[in-house]
Amino acid sequence: MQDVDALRNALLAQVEAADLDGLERLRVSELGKKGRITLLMRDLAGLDAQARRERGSHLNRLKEQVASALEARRAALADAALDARLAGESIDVTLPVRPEPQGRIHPISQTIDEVVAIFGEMGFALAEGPDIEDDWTNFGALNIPPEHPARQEMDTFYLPGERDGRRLVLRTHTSPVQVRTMRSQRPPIRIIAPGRTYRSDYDATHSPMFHQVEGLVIDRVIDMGHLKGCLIAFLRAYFALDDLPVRFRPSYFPFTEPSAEVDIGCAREGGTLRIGAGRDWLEILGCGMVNPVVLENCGIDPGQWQGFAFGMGLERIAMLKYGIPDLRTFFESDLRWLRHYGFAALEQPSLVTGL
Ligand code: 2NM
Repeated sequence: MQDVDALRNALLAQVEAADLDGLERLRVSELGKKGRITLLMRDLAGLDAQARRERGSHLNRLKEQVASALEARRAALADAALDARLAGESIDVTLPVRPEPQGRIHPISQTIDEVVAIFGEMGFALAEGPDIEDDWTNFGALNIPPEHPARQEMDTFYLPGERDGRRLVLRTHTSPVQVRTMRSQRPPIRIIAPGRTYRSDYDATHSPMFHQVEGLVIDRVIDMGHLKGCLIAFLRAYFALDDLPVRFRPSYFPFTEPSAEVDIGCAREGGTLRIGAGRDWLEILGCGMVNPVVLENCGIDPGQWQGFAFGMGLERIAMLKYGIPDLRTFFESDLRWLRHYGFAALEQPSLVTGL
């Protein structure tokens, strides 16, 4: 047994001196299939029973001791390596974060969010529809006659081809969203429809693509008083002025009867415009009681239901609230403009509006 004891002492010393690679080499050369201890165990076969039992148990102990020494040394080396790495990898949690480029919310998106939030508080649901419409849904259903100037090729973007015998247009207002809602839902209806609209027009105050928001309320007993109360509340909330003067003037639209245009009080001092102060008036939106012909066209019985509708330009109300002087800059994708007039992404739409 002396040879086994001598081997044990030699191997344990080698294990203590080995690095991680050395440990693996030792495992293979001593305990592997052709390892020294494995071969010694194979030799047991040539001994008599008594000697085999004694030497066998000795060799088994040797094998276990070497294996557990290998494992203990491996774990100690791995721990030491991890400790060394962690010591070199300390994080300074007091360092300020690196500046990351941040996008801005476009003023039109911000304005849509604000308008939807205000009407949302009043119980309006959001409605959307396609930018490409057929001419019946965009014009005919809304009682806009074929000879109306809006229908001329000059004013509207017509698309090639047709759908169910109807010509296709880029919608000229968001009213077709209200038409679709009336056709597909039972009253009562209370919706707000913001979105892109298109007219063949381009100068200092017109862009071929612009945005509108329109609203529609249909119920059994809805009158002009509800229309006025709703729009006055909206304008005062949107401009955050509790005493904003609001004026309704008779007007005409084919889809409403009676119709009105709405002005807000303002002052024009030198080159600047101040909303809510002074003696002047500024036109801000159009509205009216939905024409019974339109209800009929959309499958709603005008003997049972009535309602009001309104529409306004989003660029216009954004320019007035945020002091943006030029309509054309909205769609130039100038990052300097967006950095200046845009809104921080992580701030909620501001409702400092007395809601
Ligand atoms: C306006 C002015 C007045 C309007 C009417 C309708 C519908 F579909 F109910 F007939 N939607 N929007 C409307 C009424 C729009 O924009 C200046």
